[in-house]
Amino acid sequence: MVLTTSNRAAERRHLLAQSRSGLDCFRLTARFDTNDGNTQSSCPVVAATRGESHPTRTGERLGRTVIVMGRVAMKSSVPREKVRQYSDEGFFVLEAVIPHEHLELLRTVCAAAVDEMNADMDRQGCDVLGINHRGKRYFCGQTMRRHPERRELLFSDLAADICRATLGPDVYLHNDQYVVKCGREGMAFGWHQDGAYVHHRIGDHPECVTLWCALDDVNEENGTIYVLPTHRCGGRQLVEHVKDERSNDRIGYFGDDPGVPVIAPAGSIAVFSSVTFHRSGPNPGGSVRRAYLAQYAPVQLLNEPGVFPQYYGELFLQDGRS
Ligand SMILES: O=C(O)CCC(=O)C(=O)O
Repeated sequence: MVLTTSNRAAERRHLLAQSRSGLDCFRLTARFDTNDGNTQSSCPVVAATRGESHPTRTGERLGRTVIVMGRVAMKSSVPREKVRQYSDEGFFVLEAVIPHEHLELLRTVCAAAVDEMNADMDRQGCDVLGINHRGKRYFCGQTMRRHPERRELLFSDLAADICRATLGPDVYLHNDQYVVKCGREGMAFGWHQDGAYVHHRIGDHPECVTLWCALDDVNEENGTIYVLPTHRCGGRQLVEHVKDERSNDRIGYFGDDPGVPVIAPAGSIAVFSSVTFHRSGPNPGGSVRRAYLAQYAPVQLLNEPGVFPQYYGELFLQDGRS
């Protein structure tokens, strides 16, 4: 269960809920001061360890956000209203921000990653591998090691700005993954929190962030994602998910809110918390819809504490610096 601890009473409520659910994905909240001198009660900064907080200040200078971490002020390409939206709703979208050369590289590697997944299915004599369904949709994870050319994007200034604005000063690359909806047969993907998949693998962990990068123009016709603002579904709480036996999707939201569709040009990034519910639609049209996910954590996520990192666990930012 997620903790959003803007005050002690809230923390007690969340701890109670957490002890009931047995799930733990915690988020500690620091206070932050706005330009006008007002102190906000919640903040996008997530502290890695219980009891720790990073006083952080945001303010606008010449259209850029300035994030102050301790004594260090850093310009950020994430506008202040997006930082606030992340805090209030658990997501924001930056339109067409991925440089063209990175986009091209991501698309090239995407095709190779799908070929590799098909070869894996051939070897195992199957058409369904976890949540991968041959010719319908693919989730090709941890491709960075085989295709390290994309480190430039994963560890770029843009990624650093987004991570500082959402996670705070200490950040680790956790995972990368292509999600491909094939043309015509592209399957939908059920409502979930990314934290539920992580919890299934490693149990309790702090709130993380996903950068969902659109490699094609995305819309409701070609299987874009829909995001459920956290205030429309009970807040930032990681909830139990149920596995759908046909698709193998883990599903955690059964309400009738359709969510907010991300309709954006290729090169856009939807940034959402690991506790923000999202889903994606089918792709009945003729063209493929591709996305690349980069996921970051405020700590090195461990399979077993002290043993080895879950996925990458590679240090990206320390005290806000790469
Ligand atoms: O790109 C999509 O269709 C959804 C991907 C997704 O939600 C995920 O991998 O967590």
